[in-house]
Amino acid sequence: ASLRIDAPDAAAIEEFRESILAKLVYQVGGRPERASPRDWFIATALAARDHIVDDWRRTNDQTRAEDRKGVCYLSMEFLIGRLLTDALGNLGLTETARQALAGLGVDLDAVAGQEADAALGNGGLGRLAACFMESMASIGVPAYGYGIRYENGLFRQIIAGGLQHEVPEDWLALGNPWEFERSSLVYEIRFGGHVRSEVSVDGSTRMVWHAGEIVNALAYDTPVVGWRGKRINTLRLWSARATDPLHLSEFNRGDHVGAQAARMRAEAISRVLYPGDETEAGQELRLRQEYFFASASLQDIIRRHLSRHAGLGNLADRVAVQLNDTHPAIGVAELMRLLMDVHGMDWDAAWAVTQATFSYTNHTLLPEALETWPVPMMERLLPRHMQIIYLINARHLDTARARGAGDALLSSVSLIDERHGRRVRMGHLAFVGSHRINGVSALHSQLMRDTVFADLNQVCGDRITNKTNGITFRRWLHRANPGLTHLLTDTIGPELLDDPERLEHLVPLAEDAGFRQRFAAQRRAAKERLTGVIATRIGLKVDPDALFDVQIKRIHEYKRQLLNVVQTVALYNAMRARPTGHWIPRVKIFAGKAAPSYHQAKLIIRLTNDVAATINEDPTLRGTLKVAFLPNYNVSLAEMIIPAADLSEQISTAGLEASGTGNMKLALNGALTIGTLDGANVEIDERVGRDNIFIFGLTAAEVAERKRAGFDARLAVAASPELRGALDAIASGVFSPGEPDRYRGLVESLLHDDRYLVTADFDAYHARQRDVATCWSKPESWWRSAVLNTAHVSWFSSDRTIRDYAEDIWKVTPR
Ligand code: DL6
Repeated sequence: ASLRIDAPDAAAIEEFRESILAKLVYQVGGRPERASPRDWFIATALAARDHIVDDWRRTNDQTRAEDRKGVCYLSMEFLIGRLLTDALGNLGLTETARQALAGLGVDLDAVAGQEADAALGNGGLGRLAACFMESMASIGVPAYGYGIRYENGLFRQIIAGGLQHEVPEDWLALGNPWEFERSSLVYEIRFGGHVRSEVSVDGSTRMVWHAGEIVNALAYDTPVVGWRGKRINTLRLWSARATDPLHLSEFNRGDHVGAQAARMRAEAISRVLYPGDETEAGQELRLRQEYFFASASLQDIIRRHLSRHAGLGNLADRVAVQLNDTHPAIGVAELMRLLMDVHGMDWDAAWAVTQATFSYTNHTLLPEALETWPVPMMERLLPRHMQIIYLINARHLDTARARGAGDALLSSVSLIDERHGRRVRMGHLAFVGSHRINGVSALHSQLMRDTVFADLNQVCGDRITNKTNGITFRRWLHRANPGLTHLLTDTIGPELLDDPERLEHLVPLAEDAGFRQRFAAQRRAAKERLTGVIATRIGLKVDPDALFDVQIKRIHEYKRQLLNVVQTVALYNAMRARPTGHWIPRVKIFAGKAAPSYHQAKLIIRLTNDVAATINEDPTLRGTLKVAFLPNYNVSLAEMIIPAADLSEQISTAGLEASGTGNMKLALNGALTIGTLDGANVEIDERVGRDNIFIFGLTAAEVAERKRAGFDARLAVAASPELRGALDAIASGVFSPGEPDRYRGLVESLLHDDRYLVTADFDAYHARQRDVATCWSKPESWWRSAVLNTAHVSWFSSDRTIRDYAEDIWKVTPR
């Protein structure tokens, strides 16, 4: 469905239809009578693209003419998903396209469904980057997103026998109508070799890096359309190309594979998102990727700046470079190298420009996710950068010493970690090289100050600020849930589309039984659609009137899918013990991918599927409880699940989820949250009110205290018969009768080292789930809370987040 803001006239529809037909014939090379849905998709996307190109040029020309300051968002991930409905929606062309295609006997939704899901990211961090790009275009912030054009994005997940299998995701296989190859935008990226101090013609001494290998970075641009076409920004992704693709003499000597080895090595850089990093080769490839895109982006930023300015001294006045986590942090040393070695600036001037240009967002405090690189690998791959990092560190430690730091503090703030072999701490490099460092929720930013970055923040002067994440409402409400959006705009006016704060006008309507019913009816329709998806994808029949209890996110121990599964088993045990009890019908829906090498997470997927298989087949339950693990979670699947969710599971161990953004999407669509006081849940709780959310469990401070005191899971299990019953069932093979010991190790490890405090929070969670059931059985109170969730979460719009960044960090005025 499309929003009624698109009110096309007959001439516009006809023109669009002609344009689609022309694209089909002249660019796709097809014929209307034989065109496949895929052909129609390409033709429609190309027709839509024509509407974008003029505005794209106009936006760029205007920004250049006004010499406006812009933002460069450097991110290893952009989880953009499908673009056709996004672009049409933001241009107000959805209805035009729908009717144009209908006149040709083609359905727009079917056409849009042909688009591959661009999965150039893992999860939250990458999806945030996509929301930010859309918001920057929508509120008028000139911006470039810079990243890598991976040929294979995040793997496709197949579940077979309950196990996750990974298959390459080939999103470019059938062509990508959105991108423009910029064959004139190619930069040399150097690796290896050695550095020599050399005297140049003017008598000055310079460090000269004689690289051992050069790879080209070729730009591909994708337009990012803002709401109502206000701005069109650019997502510029780099593709790696060999400088010497074929060694012809080797080829002619018969070594057909060896002749292309250099090409394979070079092009591996942009081949896959997150290559496995258990081997040294894998780690090195990852570092090559990081340097590749950081260097290409900075060279491009400098080229663009010098096309309008005489020098680089004012770079930071014209551009703000945001480091999205530490992946592009090597950019700090690279900008220093470019400014000094290539553009002749002295150290102090270069350092002032670097610090004023960069800012850094941290997205996790999990120790295993804080990147460090072995010094020997850095020295081998990026010898000049290693020198620069040592020099940055020497000055940084001098400053710390001057401020009275002793040995312990010096070793904690040093850019080199000397404890685990010598490693470069990339978070420290990003921190020291940036003027502002931000966390992504109030709690997370506070924990940054109190824990991981406490010493650095003390030594560097308070640079940490908070910027709570947000989501774009265009994609996550208007497009994902047009039914609810229509209800909202019909009720509180179409101005809502431009001003999410108007959602607050819903508050009195929460008391209106008629409105609650209409709100519930929209959910019911979305649940029916999801019921169809569940049936098609996993062959499971579920009741759309049941409570849809949803946990959709990466599978990770700290996110505690295991807590949800164990509670499901406890519920199952209770239902079997009292089959005639009053049980509300519930469907537990899980979706998410585990990192290919994360064995414990993959075991949790298997357990979920085993538990599902047993419960779904058990006749004693008469269908009251169903468990669905939906394979291959991606943006498009999220768009189908979120409007249909009644309950949003946000149950991470407090202190470990930096923010979460699924929690915002689900609350915006009226799901009630069951969650811990973690990440942005804390701020959702503050806004929706304690009566409209199910909070449970230890707080971050209590978690820290329990860990300090030495938590013993066996005591928690001994004290909870329901937990014990659930764990016994899992450990004894109730859900894996063919292999009774399959989960014994999992349960044993929980008992001996429950580092995510699953057992500590179990009773509180189980009790809160009973409150959920009680509330669900009183529709009036459930739907009142649902309406109030939607009403109170406008603050989580990524437009608000971007305004905060623009004002406080980037010093850019949106317009
Ligand atoms: O900030 C976006 C997103 C947060 O909402 C999640 O809470 C957090 O887990 C996620 N972090 C990552 C991994 N970060 N690294 N490296 O995706 O960021």
